[in-house]
Amino acid sequence: MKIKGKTEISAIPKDLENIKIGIVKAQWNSAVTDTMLSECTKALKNAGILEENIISKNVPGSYELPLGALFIENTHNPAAVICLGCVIKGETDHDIFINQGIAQGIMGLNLRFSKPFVFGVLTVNTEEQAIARADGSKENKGKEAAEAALEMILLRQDLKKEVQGQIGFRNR
Ligand code: RBF
Repeated sequence: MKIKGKTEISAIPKDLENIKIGIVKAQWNSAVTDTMLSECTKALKNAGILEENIISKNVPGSYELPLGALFIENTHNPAAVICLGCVIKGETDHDIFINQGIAQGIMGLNLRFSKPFVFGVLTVNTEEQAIARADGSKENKGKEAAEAALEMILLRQDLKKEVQGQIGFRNR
């Protein structure tokens, strides 16, 4: 019995041809974030997102992810933005400050824009832990981030359909 992690994605949204998705990737630890990006993009395309509807941009480091995501939101109005980064613990506490900043920044965007801004950031103690989570052949958090974005888009679509035409329900 598998306990850790989430269940497999049960359904993916239909009619994805018109759905735009942003991806913002940190260039720090790019050996890791590059594989996350390729697995993320692959998963989106496999689900039916068109290549021209994937807006993929780089930022210097993970700390810049929330602002990079906000820039994409402001300019392209995507259905979701996926933030990909890898923060590796060092000798100092920099990772704590960076990770807290990103987590709060990304959560703020979710609630402000009422759409998914996905936390695809590895917060690891060692390079080995990072590589284990960004392996193209097995586990890859970039792929999982893509699935989370699709699942949240589906949830939003479903809820909207449920209340369509009903007086008194917000539909935005
Ligand atoms: N950015 C990352 O994405 N991953 C890291 O592991 C990482 N480590 C950093 C360590 C230190 C001491 C500093 C100052 C920055 C680090 N950054 C890292 C970069 C950070 O996210 C950001 O790009 C810079 O601080 C500029 O705002």
